[in-house]
Amino acid sequence: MKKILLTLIFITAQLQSDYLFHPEADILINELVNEHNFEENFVKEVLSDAKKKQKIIDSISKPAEFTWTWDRYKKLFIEEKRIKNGKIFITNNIRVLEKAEKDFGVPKEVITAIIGVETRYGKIQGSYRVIDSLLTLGFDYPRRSKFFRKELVNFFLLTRENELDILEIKGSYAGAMGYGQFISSSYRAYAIDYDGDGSADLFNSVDDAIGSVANYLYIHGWKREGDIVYEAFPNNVRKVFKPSDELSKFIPLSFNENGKDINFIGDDNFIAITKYNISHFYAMAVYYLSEELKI
Ligand SMILES: [Ca+2]
Repeated sequence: MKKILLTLIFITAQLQSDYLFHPEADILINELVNEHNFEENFVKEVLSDAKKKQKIIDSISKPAEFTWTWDRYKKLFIEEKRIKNGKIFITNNIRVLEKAEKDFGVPKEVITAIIGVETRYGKIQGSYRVIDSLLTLGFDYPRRSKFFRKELVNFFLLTRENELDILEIKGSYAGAMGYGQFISSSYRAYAIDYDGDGSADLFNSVDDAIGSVANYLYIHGWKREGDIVYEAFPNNVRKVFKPSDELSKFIPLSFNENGKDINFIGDDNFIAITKYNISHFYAMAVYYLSEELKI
């Protein structure tokens, strides 16, 4: 009797599952089982445990990068506490930051600024289960389902490769993880073991996080000693180009700051930062914060 009851409870739980019987579920199960050798039961257990979160869909529909003004965005990231804690982060990790600067050419202030903007130096790594985020966005957010569906498969692979509990790992509403908020495919492609313990752990190893952020920027075109932005002449951005310059390489930028338009040219290293996050506000905030962190 007890066994029947338990079976019933299990079946009821499965029937109430948001994703096990979702129209997209079978294709995913097939792909993971046939192309990537996962056990069917394991995939089904994961799907039956995952939850659809409306809050995730609400959050991704109105990201700060695209709905806020620059003044408001800047105020959030360039403030006293984040600057002070960034300087402390540099002091505490100076040895590894200098090593990364030497290995990859990315200044310690830029690596630190990215980790500071992403997670307040590792303090806020996200409170959503990544499996909930990726299933919600991969199955129930048609506008970007293709992208998140791919991240979902990468997340299965990542958690298997790195021996992580797929139901426990937490991150942002968009499934970004650890100190530097890497999505699954980036974690698999660009995370490195920088403390020498044999695994790339972006959740707990600050050394691995520092090395991985620097490696990411390096692979995405960071130029040693290169510029991030430089100021352009007001209202005449194009004047700064020499005829030989490759126009498409540079990004003209205009920000309204305290009611005044300021114009910049984004150079190679600005573009490298936008490979981390496509928003110009984001790259500009990283630049401003990195300047504040210089001693
Ligand atoms: Ca490591």
